[in-house]
Amino acid sequence: MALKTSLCEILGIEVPILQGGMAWVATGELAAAVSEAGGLGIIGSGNAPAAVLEVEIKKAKQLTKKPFGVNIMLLSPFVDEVVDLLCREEVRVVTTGAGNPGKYVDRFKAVGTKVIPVVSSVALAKRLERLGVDAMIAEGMEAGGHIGDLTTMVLVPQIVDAVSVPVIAAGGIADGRGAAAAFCLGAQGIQLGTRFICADECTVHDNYKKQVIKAKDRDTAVTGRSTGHPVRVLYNKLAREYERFEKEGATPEQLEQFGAGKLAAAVREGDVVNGSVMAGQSAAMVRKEEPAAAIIADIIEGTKQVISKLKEKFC
Ligand code: TUI
Repeated sequence: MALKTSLCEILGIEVPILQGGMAWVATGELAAAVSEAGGLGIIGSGNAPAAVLEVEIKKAKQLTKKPFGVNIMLLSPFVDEVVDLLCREEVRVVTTGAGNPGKYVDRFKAVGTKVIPVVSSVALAKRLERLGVDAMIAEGMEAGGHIGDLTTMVLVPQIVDAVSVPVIAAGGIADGRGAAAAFCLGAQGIQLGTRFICADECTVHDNYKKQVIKAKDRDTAVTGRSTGHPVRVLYNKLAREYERFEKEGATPEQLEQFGAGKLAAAVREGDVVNGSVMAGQSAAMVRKEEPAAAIIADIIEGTKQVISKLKEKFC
């Protein structure tokens, strides 16, 4: 049986798998590879100015004719120019993170762009449904990068109960077992970030991929709680120093300055000691580098196997 959900029709994709729009990590190449494989690839805009993002969008458009998305990081100083660009380029799907995208929803709807915000609370989910978003991503704190407070296991069913648009589960999903669990919780789709870091088509430095593959169960840490923007990373020298600085009472401004440029250092230069290696708790379940299409095939196959075993056992 095909793994198709309502989300596939809404987005024009073959399988209900989204690739997280990770800042610096999710380039046009990765997004295009995931879309070509039947999922929804998503370019991460992070803190990039519109001109930088435009290059990635053009790259993806050359590499695939299938739909792909762009993630807007709402804390970015360039949000307004990024929104202008995405409307101009008529990007088919926009996901948002790290804030409330309410004031941009109407502009995207006017150009036919599907809007899918990340929500980390029921209250925000209800507010955004009223504004007419097309689906929502319920992302638990197992995820990498900037996170909310709740786990995927408790957040997804609560969002599913609170809204009538399709819900996509994210955070801690790395294989068919996690995917099947998300569908059991009522999700119509899943989003994976960390596993796609190790896709062949992902252009991050090799050291970054190796660090993800090496990670064990307790190797991530959450830094930056005092700034109001907690971030999950693979624990390293930078995380240790950041923690110490935070404990010593550094202000959010000082911490922001300390963290500036550190993700780029890890992604581009492969500095996994003094750079910020953002990754989710599922890093421990990522074992190898492989093509994006193989990741998608493995998840689909794994999901079907888990569900058919459950049926044999319980039905
Ligand atoms: O956005 C992400 N993950 C990210 S963004 C990022 S770049 C960054 N670097 C340093 C500091 C902060 C960001 C790296 N990883 N995931 C989606 C996500 N959105 N997680 C949590 C949220 C969220 C949080 C609060 C969504 C909405 C929200 O609403 C607050 C409100 O205004 O109600």
